[in-house]
Amino acid sequence: MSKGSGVKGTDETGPSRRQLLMGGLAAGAGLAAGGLAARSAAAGGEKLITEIQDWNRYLGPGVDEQPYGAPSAHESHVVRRNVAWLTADPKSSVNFTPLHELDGIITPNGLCFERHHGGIAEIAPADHRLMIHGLVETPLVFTMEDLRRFPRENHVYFLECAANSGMEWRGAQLNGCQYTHGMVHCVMYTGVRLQHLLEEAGLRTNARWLLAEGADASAMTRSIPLEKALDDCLVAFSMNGEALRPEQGYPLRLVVPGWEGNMWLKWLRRLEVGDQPWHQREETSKYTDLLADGTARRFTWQMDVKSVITSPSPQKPVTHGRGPLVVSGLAWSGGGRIARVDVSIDGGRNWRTARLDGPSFTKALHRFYLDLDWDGSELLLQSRAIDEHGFVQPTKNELRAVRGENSIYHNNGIQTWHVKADGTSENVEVS
Ligand SMILES: Nc1nc2c(c(=O)[nH]1)N[C@H]1C(S)=C(S)[C@@H](COP(=O)(O)O)O[C@H]1N2
Ligand SMILES: [Mo]
Repeated sequence: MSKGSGVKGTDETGPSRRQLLMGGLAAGAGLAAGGLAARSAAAGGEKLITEIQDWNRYLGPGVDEQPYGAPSAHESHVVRRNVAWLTADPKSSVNFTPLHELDGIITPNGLCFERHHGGIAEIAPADHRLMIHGLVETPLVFTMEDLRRFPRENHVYFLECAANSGMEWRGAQLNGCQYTHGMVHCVMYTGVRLQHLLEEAGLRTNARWLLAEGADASAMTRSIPLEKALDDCLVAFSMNGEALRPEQGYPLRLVVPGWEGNMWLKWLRRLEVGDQPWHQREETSKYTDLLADGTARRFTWQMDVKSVITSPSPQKPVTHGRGPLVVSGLAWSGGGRIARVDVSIDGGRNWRTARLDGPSFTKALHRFYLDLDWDGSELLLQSRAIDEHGFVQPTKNELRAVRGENSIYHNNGIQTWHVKADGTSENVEVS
């Protein structure tokens, strides 16, 4: 929202990375009073170490027990979840990524949130076709096999639904980052540059726009400027190394890096080249932002700089009491890489620079940590992301001042978790 000129200078308000590490050490030294992050072995009596357990007494299952592996039974609570009252029918609905249970930047395939407008299309790859037509020299139809003969690329990108955090526009509503921020996922895609396919068909000189269409029952369509299509869009057939999941558009989906999820057509079957946008349902009645004066922002494609603390959070309470506490979260920007994330424990009065860890890819999720020595007092936890272009994540008040109260889409406002002394937390708004 706001350019970072004023905020960029605030480096001094937060400790440098070095100070943070030294502060961490100092806090560690002081932990005799606050408690260690591990038990003293000398205290003895740890039966899980001294006594033989079933899992070392008996042989376990052999290979091939599960030809396609599954998570541990102890992780069965880590699943996508929906909010039943949000939509009338699960066939045109959404569920949410369990962000509070994940670490790093990659979303496991089975946990990527799903958003369908007409249910999942079940397509055998041999029966799938992609057609390119309109303002091209040669209209073409590709089979999946044809597509696999073009040069392939791998890229890690986030996909965020424009409606992510939409329910939080007017105030705190849903109790957990899975629900407030879980319409985002981040995987490595394998596919072919759209540019190669368009070049194969040959663009006419008046070609300016692309209409992408899905093969599902909703036959969803979106207009995409040709400039974007030729820049970094992919047609992808793999995610995280394996074939796309049916719910993510198997066998083929469009990847539109940094732009709203609605444009990432799943079950991609048709690309029409034109000289102007089509003004389809998904870019007029839906996915436009109604402002206070009654006009609407249109074609608001890029997802703005945003972040959220995933732990602790309402679904991820602190269970270990005071002492070392790992505060962790995710940050992302449709504009590129994340340059810095600040974390506040007092509702935005004071900020510290968080530690970014893991790979930093353009238009991908970034992981941050703040290693705290928690004294057990209440916290108002917030995170604020700044991207490589200096864009700063706004407060919700700053957002509403510009965009009014009517909007659903593109809420990138700062989220607050109220962490109580007992370690539980609640969704609140401090703006
Ligand atoms: N064909 C088709 N493509 C689609 C949709 C759809 O319903 N049909 N939903 C869109 C919306 S609104 C979003 S947010 C993303 C969700 O992608 P996901 O299900 O992989 O999370 O897919 C988009 N592509
Ligand atoms: Mo969406």
